[in-house]
Amino acid sequence: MKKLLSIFIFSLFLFVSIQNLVAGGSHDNESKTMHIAVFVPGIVSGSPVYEMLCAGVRSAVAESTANGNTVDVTVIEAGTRQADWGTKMTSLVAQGTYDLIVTSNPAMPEIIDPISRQFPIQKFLIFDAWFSGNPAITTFRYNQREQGYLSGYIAALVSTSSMEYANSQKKIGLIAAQEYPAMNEIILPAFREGAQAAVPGCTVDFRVVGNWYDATKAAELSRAMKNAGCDVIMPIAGGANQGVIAAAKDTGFYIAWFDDNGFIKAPGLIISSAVMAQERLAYEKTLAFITGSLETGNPTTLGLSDGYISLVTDDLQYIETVPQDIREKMNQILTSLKNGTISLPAR
Ligand code: RBF
Repeated sequence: MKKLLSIFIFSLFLFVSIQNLVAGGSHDNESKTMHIAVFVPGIVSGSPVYEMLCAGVRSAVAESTANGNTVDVTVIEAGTRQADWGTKMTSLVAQGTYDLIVTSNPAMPEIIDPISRQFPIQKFLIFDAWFSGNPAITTFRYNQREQGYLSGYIAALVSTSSMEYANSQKKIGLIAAQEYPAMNEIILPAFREGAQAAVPGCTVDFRVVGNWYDATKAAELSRAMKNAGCDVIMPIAGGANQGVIAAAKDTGFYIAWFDDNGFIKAPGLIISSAVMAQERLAYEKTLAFITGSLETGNPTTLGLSDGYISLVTDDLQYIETVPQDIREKMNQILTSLKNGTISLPAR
């Protein structure tokens, strides 16, 4: 009986899905409006990756609209309760409204794949993720080994410099919101790898907030780390990053910013921005989907040589905050990474 019921429900979904396909994936038959959803697994505000994601998709839609197409975009914030994301995604897909669902973070493919098997015509575009074997899922990830390495390298140089808040210890920190494979296996090891390449013996103090929003907890951790000898901290904690910034302003330590350009957030204290071009990539790939030129179903990794990972070197705050000898060393590292003298393939 249960089996019959699930076959019935599945057939119903399939019927609705096929109808949607015939209607061009749209409820808006007459005008053929294309509908795009951005599913944010968390909160947009304060999370660089999600801010860039939304901005990129919005500009693609705006450009396409300006060119005379009828495309719209809806942003759905799924919130910080990760256990709810699957259910929320399922109901979004089951609406059958969206031609494309765009999302971002390395945990999303595992959540989406089983849903996609139930609704095979729904197309997904996932950034900051890697997945193969499902034609409906297209993923793009960044070479975060390069990104983490650059951050660690400059953080260690600053830690051992004669800058105002640098102490005598060779010790830097990383505050993560949570532990996840990309953090434990790529970002943290690469941060350490870069630090030790710049300053042999440099150690990394790694602490975990427990969620992506608790700025108070992140501030407490930062103070404890500063007391334990960290003079540069890299926060990767979404909305909780705000607590690290507040503590840096209060107690005086440096911040290595990750993902987007963060120099404006604490002038004089931000020493670097190791960025991923998520806004540009989201713009390019959404536009490609709209125009029908997106190659779907495959994973792609993009890094420094492709121009999707970089260190911001032209910001006035960088030039004013970081001494010239350190900036020159960073230019050399960037050149070595670009010409292959140093090779850090994505893992
Ligand atoms: N990054 C954020 O900035 N904000 C978030 O809310 C957020 N949530 C995440 C949830 C999960 C389950 C995972 C695996 C990653 C999350 N990230 C988040 C991290 C993001 O994908 C990326 O690893 C970091 O921004 C470093 O580039």
